[in-house]
Amino acid sequence: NGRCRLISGNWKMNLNHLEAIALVQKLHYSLRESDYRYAEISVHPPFTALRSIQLLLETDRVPISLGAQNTYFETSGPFTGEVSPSMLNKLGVKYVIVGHSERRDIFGETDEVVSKKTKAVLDAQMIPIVCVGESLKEKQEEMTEAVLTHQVEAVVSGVNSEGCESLVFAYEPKWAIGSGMPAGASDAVRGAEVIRATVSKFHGEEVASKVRVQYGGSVNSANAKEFMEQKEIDGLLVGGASLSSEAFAAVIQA
Ligand code: G2H
Repeated sequence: NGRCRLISGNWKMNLNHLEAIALVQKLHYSLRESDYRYAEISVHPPFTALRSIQLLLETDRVPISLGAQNTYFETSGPFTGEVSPSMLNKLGVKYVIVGHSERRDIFGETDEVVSKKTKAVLDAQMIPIVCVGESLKEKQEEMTEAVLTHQVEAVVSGVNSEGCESLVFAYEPKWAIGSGMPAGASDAVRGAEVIRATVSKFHGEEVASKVRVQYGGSVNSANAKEFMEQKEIDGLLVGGASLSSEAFAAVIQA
């Protein structure tokens, strides 16, 4: 399908910069050249470790891409505590996770904010990984399709087709996050189909066929293979299992 696979480690609020360096060094040591050919790999450390990891990746020529977990949508100004897309770009960041369900639920990020952040990341020449997903209650009420459609619409209605085709979506059902209860492959495929159908409504089939979709939520080395075997799934967004080099390498090699 021409879409490049992407396996991303979202470290969330874990690992100081020294631990982060050690993890990337050990991960690179564990991976084979064929692993890097199979998929692009990105790591998303906390802001405090980005510079250290950037230097390590450059100095040792490690072919892992650098990612951030969040950004603000303004470029600069009186926004105490925030970090801008252009600052991330200067650090060599390629991917920025936007609208993770923890951002939405704990920090009150609305669809409007997620849309603004997505645009800002694209404007700063980086690639957003836009997270979408339904809650357990919404799933039980058979609202999954409506929720996903709404979340995707909010983002793709605000970007042009050129920006849209570079987007990565992560389908992360909230009930599967950190719960040890991953979605079944068929749920993940259905999620990816709804995402692409919504993109297609705004930007057409061709753009929709270029958009990459990751699955996220309790991914580990035992279930990674089944997700990656689905032609609709282009990659994984891995939380807990990306926090040790052994576990993350095992996911990639699975
Ligand atoms: C979902 C995922 C990574 P985990 O949030 O974004 O975390 O793999 O721990 O469920």
